[in-house]
Amino acid sequence: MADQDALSKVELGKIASRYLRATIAEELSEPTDHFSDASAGILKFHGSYQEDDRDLRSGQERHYIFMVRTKIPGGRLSSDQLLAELDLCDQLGNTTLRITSRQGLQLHGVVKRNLWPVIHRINEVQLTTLGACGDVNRNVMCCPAPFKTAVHQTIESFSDQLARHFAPRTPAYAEIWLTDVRTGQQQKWDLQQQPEQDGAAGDEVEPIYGRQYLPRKFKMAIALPQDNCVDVLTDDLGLVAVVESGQVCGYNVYVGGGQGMTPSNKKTFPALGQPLAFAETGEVLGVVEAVVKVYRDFGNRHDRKRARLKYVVHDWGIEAFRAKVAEYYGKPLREPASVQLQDFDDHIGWYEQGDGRWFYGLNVENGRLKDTGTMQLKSAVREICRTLRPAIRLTPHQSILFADLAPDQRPELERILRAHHVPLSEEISQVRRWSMACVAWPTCNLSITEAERVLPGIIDQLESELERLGLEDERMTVRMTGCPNGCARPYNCDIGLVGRARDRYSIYVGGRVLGDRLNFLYKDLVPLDEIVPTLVPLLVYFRQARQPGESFGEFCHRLGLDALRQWVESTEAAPATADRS
Ligand code: SRM
Ligand code: SF4
Repeated sequence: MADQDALSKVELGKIASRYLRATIAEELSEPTDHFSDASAGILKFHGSYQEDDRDLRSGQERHYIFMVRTKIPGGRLSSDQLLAELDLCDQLGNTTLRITSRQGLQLHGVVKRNLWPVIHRINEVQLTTLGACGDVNRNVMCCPAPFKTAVHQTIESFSDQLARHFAPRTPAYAEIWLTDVRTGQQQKWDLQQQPEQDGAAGDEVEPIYGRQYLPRKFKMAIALPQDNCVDVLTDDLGLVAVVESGQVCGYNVYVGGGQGMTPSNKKTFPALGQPLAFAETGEVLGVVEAVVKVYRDFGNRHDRKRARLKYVVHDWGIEAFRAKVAEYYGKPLREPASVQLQDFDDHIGWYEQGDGRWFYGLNVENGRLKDTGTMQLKSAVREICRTLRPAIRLTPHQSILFADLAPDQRPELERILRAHHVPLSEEISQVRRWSMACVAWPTCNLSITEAERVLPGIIDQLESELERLGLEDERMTVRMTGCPNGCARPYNCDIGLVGRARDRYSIYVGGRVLGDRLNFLYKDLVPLDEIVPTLVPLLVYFRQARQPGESFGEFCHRLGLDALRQWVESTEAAPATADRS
């Protein structure tokens, strides 16, 4: 355990909070526009961040607003649940709803007096915000494709089990948000959402976490070898299903992935998960719990910048980490199975599910459901939900799948999209389809630059350059964030654009769609309007010197930083002779 004398302020806040109560309930009834720092810190565990509108910030004056995140295992919800969130964004939010990079939903711009009704109403439709943020297990990601196979059903139900098992068990959430303040009656909690109550040992309230919860956030995802759409190696704990004769026989467990870093602090870095063990289906929950408990007991509780699991794995080495997990598990761990990640499917477009029904993956640019000008995306989604009532799946690439559609509903879905001037996924360029940006300005407290609001313009420029070079059919991931924390996973894609200083970005290249390799810094502090001009020479070189079938990221990785820079410098020195188009 960490030295008690040196606990960080956040750790002391967790202890003082009495299992996540702090004084949230008391402060909710006060006529103020924001919470005390202590309660705002604990509010995160309840799924909400206190923010201020940075477009309106002037001097010391703050316009406080709240972000409310719904945690949705595997991104699976119903049309009615999505409609309820859309109603909330219109009635009590900023009129937009955001699909997150972890298959969740976010409301923005909620003012303090509306926070209770918002969270209460989310629970009324059997969704939850508990543990969507904070130092606990976050939303469990799982491949959202609704294929009716035994394999998909197994991983879906296991992701639900993980979400329930690692949900905080404190009664504080129900006390604060589910109790009708007028009658004192507690809303009935759906079993699906309710954390499991078994296994109480040691700490009676939180048998897994204890009163200090985890040292930092903890993320889990489940992938299939042929489909890494959850980007499994970026999670603290990744599970890759091992399939034999059409059934899941177990999982390869990976540990220590994570994206966030602080460039000025060299002890921080992005990392990919490393193989820990193979666990049979009957064993895997026990192995996962052992990993979580090792992290709980040995994660850094002094310095939050180095508190993620990846630093424990890095500092100890994977062998020592494996030995400690085996000790907690009580049995030796098995060797990882020899399974390779092979592909990444974004599930966009029409697919037959395997039961005669269909799903349609609609690309949502940067996850934002909104109506703007002629493009009435939010209204289209509403109409689809109201009239066709599909099952909904949110993807880890901030997009949406409309599932369980009968064959004769397909033309109607396309008609609704067209009537609202929403481009069909098939009409969207490859580069836009594979792009993703984080929220950044104006709501994110940590943003240094824009991301979501400027990426569409960058993609416009890239589209025309790629077309000019005949590269428009290339599948390449472009991900942009407003700071180095990495919320859109920019460190393992083909082109990562990371906000570093006002209107200036770091450009990373050399990752790939599969997500199994970190990219490298190509150029730092590039002004926003020079991003595409900086990338064009690399794309020209790629067109000239790529190997058959090689992607842009693979090409950059093969050549490496020095060769890429040398070539670009040589063409700049001899612009008249070099083929730059
Ligand atoms: Fe994130 C913090 C938004 C996925 C790494 N993230 C934040 C906060 C809460 C800002 C804050 O702390 O004040 C952002 C909320 C802004 C707002 O106004 O909405 C925020 N993160 C997001 C979302 C909404 C991005 C998006 O546009 O989709 C994603 C919500 C996912 C969800 O539903 O749970 C989101 N964040 C991620 C991911 C991607 C992932 O998990 O697959 C990462 C990288 C993976 C990882 O965790 O390493 C990520 N967010 C961070 C970090 C860096 C953590 C670190 O250990 O270095 C922070 C900063 C922090 O925690 O202090 C952060
Ligand atoms: Fe905010 Fe940075 Fe995350 Fe973007 S990457 S949402 S700017 S914390």
